[in-house]
Amino acid sequence: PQTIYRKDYTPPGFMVETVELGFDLDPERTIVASRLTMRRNPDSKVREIELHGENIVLVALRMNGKTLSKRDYRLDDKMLVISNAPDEVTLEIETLTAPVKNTTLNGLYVSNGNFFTQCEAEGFRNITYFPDRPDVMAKYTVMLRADKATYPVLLSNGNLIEEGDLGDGRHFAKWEDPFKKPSYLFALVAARLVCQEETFKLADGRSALLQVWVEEGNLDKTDYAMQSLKNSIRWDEERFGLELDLDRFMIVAVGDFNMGAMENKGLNIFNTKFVLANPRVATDIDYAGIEAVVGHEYFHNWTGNRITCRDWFQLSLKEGLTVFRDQEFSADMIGTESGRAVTRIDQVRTLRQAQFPEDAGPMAHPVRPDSFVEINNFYTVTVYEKGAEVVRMYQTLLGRERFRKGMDLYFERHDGQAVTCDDFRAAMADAGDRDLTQFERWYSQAGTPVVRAEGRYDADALTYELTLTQRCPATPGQENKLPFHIPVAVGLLGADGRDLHLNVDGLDAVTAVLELTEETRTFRFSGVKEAPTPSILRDFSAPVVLEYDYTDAELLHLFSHDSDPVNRWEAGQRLAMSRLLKLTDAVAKGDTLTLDTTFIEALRKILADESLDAAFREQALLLPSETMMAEQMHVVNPQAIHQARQFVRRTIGHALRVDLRAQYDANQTPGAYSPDALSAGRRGLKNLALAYLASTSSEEGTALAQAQFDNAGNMTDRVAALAALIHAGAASAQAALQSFYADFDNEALVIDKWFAMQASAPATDVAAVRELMRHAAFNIKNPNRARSLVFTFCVGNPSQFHAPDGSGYAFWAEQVIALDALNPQVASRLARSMDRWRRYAPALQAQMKKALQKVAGVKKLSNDVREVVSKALA
Ligand code: BAL
Ligand code: ZN
Repeated sequence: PQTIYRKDYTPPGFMVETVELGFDLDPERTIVASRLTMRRNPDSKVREIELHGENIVLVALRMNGKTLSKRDYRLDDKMLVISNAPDEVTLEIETLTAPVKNTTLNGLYVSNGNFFTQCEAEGFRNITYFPDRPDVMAKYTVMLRADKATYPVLLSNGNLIEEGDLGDGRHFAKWEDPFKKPSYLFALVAARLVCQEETFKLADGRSALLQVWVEEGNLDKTDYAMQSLKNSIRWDEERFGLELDLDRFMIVAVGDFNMGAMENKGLNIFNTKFVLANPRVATDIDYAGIEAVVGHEYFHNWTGNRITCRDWFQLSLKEGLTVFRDQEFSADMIGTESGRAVTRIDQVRTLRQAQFPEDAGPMAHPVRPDSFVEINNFYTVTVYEKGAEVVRMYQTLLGRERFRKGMDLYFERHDGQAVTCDDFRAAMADAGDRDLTQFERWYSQAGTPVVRAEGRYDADALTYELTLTQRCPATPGQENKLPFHIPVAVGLLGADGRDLHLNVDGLDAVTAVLELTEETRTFRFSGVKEAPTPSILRDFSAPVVLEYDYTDAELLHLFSHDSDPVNRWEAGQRLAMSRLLKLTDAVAKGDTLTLDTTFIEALRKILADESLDAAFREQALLLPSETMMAEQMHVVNPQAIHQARQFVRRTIGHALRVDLRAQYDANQTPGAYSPDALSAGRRGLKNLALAYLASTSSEEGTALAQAQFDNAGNMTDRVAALAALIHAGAASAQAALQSFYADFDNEALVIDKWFAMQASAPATDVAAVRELMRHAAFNIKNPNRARSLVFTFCVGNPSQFHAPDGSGYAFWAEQVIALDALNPQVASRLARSMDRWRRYAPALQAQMKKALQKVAGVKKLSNDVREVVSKALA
């Protein structure tokens, strides 16, 4: 497969001004007629018209009214190239596709009998021949024709300008998008669907029609998506002064979808997982996901659609920025400082759990990659979440007001254009009046920087010196790194736990943002009247690993008092991690396992501290995951990790039994279910207490879980109880699983949970997963279902996946190969679960290598999977 390099970017030879598309929709035989007006691009050296096209049949081709003969163009399985074109051309192209045969869910496909499209990144070329690259922006008019009884609803981007019957049982709808857009934002839906709709008043007085389209029977699950859409529109008006630019905005839910959702102009297509919710079927986490994803896709309308990417290397320009925007939206929706902190803690967890490992593995890449084989492999936590951290750092360095000015300037300069990450950085630098030259390294260097901190207090001079030193590990293709521009937010705590007033570089505050730009620098705080405990990297001010040799006493001090909730939580995580790692070692050596009372007492105090939100207490009591523990070890021992963590859970469950029970009782949320953060936080704490109590396999814990399962009034409580029973290996778990299935067998998203809970249970081995795959409800072609069972096992059940006999790896290879033949994008995601194979003991490594080689040895492998496994083996 061919590697594509960022440095090779060249502007397109021809721009497209208008696109008229006509679809005669038929599952077996869809005819697509396209009429393009094109104009030679004076800024390009390319002389020919280059059109992408894959998996489609060219039926007719005319240029300026004349049919082209085979002498006038070159055609292969990827490109249609027309030479000797005049400067202005009208191309008419007719192609043929069979959407029902398209299992890749990329381009035009059929899901449950309905037509949908997915065009990002390069799906449009599976629909018609086109310069399928984001820097070609054009105005689209779309005519859809289909059987009226089977496909009563015909949707595309923009505004509906005409619809009617065709007389032969077929009908049509004509859509016009008034805004220029790249082809990846094209969408159509032809389906039997129903919608919830509402007219919504925009800030400038205009009204817009908002619609949420779902399959019949799901209309009672659309309220939260609609509410989230209205909140998103309002929030973008207020926070960034950005308004909806269309008269109509549609969200359509589909059960077969590769990603979470897609921001097609005016016609967002969503995985059902991020639309459908009511208290009976959706959990608090599902509700939060819906709010975030509805926000995310809506915010793309400005950051992605109005201003898009020049090329796919710039993906983080729109994704990092839009993730940052949806993070801020979710935090603002909670509205309290403590609620905001809990969302921040969640973000830190995601980074450590998924992004740091990616940045340390074979697929490590900068936020703006330099090369790729398959762009679909670069929709990553690095581009998205680390990209969002990069945007957050602008706000930290510039302050909120100047950051907003930078955003305004970015829109003023680039509305309607396809631009680069450098353009965004320039807007921030100019509006913020800052030199952000060095900041560019966050885009160009991969790897997680490590910041080492050392403090020195001088009691005579009343100074505290903090020396910060940065380094960044080598990553594939990048041996040596240059220093980053790192904002390090620091506070100093006195012996009484209160923040000291800081005096550094003329600042007087309790938190200072130190800017580390050199490899090492010492910052001096003056007027420090006592030896402080430093609270470093407050609010996780940069995506780095912080090394500081904290004593337990210091961590306990921070855990009890830090005014920065993120660092307060962090202190608890450090206390937990050091114990978990020591215990893992002890398990491996066969030593006796013990957990100190100091740690347990610190947890007890936090648990009972009513001045803290329940949601924060839940976070503070949640142990680092097995994956995060593995990342801290030189040689990963998954079974020892699992046993050590289980031991800590059980010990906490026993030691804090009375306190956990008290919180369990105190945090009941009687009355009608509400997904608001306060109630969700209470349920979260209550259900964490339940999990700890059940982990001891005590009669009390099991009985409590069973009673909650039997009486639950919402899905959050029901799955928490069921998971507690399964994970505790309770005798009643099987019966509970059966009754759960019987109650929800019509709810695909709930059945996904049913599979996932079993796939992640410590007792579920490969044989049990294979058995579940034979269940009538399992279907590997549906990405949500494949993810719920196969992915959850391979990623979320490490002690079984890494079974010493290698059975988990053989299973992985089989599933990657099977999925690849159907859906390379999904297969490639699964392939990534072997990224960190070199960190295991030699015996496991050998078996993992064998599995990787087995996949690599498949002749007809997609570029997607080929890229992942060859990088893993390199
Ligand atoms: N653009 C792909 C889906 C998303 O990030 O919104
Ligand atoms: Zn996005």
